Amino acid sequence: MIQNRLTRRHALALSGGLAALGLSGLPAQAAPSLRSEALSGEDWAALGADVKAEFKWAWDHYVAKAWGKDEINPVSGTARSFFIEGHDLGLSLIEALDTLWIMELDEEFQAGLDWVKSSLSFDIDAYSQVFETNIRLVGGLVSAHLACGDPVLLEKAKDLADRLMKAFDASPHGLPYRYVNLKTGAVRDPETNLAEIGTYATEFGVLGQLTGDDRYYAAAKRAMKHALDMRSDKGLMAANIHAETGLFTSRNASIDVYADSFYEYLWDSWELFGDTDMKRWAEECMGAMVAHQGKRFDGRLWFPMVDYETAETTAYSQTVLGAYLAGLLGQVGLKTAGDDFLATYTEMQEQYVIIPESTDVRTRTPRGKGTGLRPEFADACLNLWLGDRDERYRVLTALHYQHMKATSKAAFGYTSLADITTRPMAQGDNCPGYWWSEQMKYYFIMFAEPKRIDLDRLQLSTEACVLRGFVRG
Ligand code: DMJ
Repeated sequence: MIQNRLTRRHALALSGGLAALGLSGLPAQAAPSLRSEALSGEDWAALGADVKAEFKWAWDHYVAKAWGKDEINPVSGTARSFFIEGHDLGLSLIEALDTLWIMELDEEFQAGLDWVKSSLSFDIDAYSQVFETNIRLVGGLVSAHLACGDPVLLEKAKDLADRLMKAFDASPHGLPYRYVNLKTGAVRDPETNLAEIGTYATEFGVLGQLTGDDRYYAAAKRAMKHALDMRSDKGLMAANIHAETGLFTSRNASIDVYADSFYEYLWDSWELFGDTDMKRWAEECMGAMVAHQGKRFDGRLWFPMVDYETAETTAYSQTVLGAYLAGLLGQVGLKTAGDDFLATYTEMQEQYVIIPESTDVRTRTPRGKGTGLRPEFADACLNLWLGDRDERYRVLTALHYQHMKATSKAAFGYTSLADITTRPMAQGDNCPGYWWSEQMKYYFIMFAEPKRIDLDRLQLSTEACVLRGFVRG
């Protein structure tokens, strides 16, 4: 297990030790397991500077190879669309904006802002996924506006949110359809899930504060309340729900797939807006999870899917995305459970270097080989670190960062992995948009403690868009 007290001797490992282990940053090198005891927090500022340099390096490649495109494929140097095939919306650029601003990469931020002003329009006769469009684009635009104050960013965010609101209006229960046509407002795909009906409150709430229009937050909260009102006697919800019937369409309670950010937004809405309903719901839901869904396999705490009425386990898998819950449990005051769950993922990181996308909780073996360059472990470490500033969370995050550098750095940026079981690991060829908004920001905030962020006020969306806590000089 990780040491709480870090010695100077360990500090050597952070720079020299990584090289000795073959983790000096060569693309696609085999990454042997690093023990957290081998690292120390000697020079966090230097590590923060390293994160900034890597971000700038990747940004320069995005500019050269994929400017205005949604995502770069960093092995081949090509690009791909994310929301609408063949019609890009500058996803990576928008997700990068507030990270650029925090890193004081002001010329790069300005170039991105200029692109938004000159080239971004949402008047497109095509369907876009409402949830992803909100967390990535509305969130990114709102956050960039909060960073620099430019009114055009707010106008664009409002224009887009108004188009997404059509997906809520079309449902008799206020549960957004999964897809909306950005131009016509037509909707499709009523079979949806908790994450896709319940991840709007923070972006919409801040947008409402900035525009003086409380319709956004009211719509977001109404959808969440609909599902919360159907909790079982055990206090659990099923993860799948129908926007037209308003009924659950599965019996599986989940903390990760189909559900994760719903739970984050309960607590975040309390933190951001002081909404006491949301606080109560968050505490009730987290309490029910710990009581009925937390299960031990070979001594390790996991939260597999369970039947929402009987709490019997229905699937023996857990994704890497579930790591967020360790941080959220800490935030709501269930820190022992949060640390316990983080220890499970810490062990997975030590064993596999890159935490598998999905794990069989009975055997702790990967269920599949590829991973999506995931940020959730660092997300949890940041939230726990913000709670008590315990150095061990930074050490675990440093490991996460160094492992990513050792395995996922490609010719033109950072990439997903095709196979984590081979040595060297086989790289994929895609940098997801969230890389620009999530893990690089988590690393930088924890290591550099940047002057443009007030750590005591910091509030991040599920996509790590900064919704509170900027310090503007
Ligand atoms: C991100 O898009 C968000 O964090 C979302 O809530 C779920 N996870 C992905 C990254 O893995």
